[in-house]
Amino acid sequence: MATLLMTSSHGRLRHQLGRRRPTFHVDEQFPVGHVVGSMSDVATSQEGGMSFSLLRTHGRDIEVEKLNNLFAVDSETGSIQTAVIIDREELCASLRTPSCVVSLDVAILPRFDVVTVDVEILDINDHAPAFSVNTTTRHVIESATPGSVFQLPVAVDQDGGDNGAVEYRLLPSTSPFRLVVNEDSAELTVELVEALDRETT
Ligand SMILES: [Ca+2]
Ligand SMILES: [Ca+2]
Repeated sequence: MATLLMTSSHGRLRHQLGRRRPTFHVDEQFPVGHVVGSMSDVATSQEGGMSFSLLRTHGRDIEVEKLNNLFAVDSETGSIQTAVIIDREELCASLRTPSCVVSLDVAILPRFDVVTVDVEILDINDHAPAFSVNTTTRHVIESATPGSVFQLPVAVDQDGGDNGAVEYRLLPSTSPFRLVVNEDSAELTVELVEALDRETT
């Protein structure tokens, strides 16, 4: 972790111009008390004797009530710890961006410099993809020609990135249909690939 704050000649904590905000990362589902990082890694003071106080937890597009008591900051060591078991998708369900970031405003005492750090919640693949319905029926006439397609409901996975990938399989594998996934339109269809015989199919 690079040190992104510096101590000026007057001993105050300041952001270095043009540097990104300090960012920690933590997996979702970690137990309460898991150490995310430490404010002492990103704040230095020539005056020594720092102590820390978490002032506010905020996140763009995250509901305020979901931000309460997510993290705790140890007043003496500056250690940032999880205060609840975080569910990334529950916290950031309304976000359209692939990242889930919570910001902490921490006061550094005794000078009361306020430093903001970001904590990115990383995805653990804890949600299986699911269909909105358990069963769906399509009526196909026996004389339907191969190449006929029938639209199906798609499955949704609440996770992001690779963990949100959905894979389909058609059973039994000897079916006269094949699955077609259109990734551009996010549509799922089955295509009839051989003529049907009502008595043997
Ligand atoms: Ca997840
Ligand atoms: Ca998943």
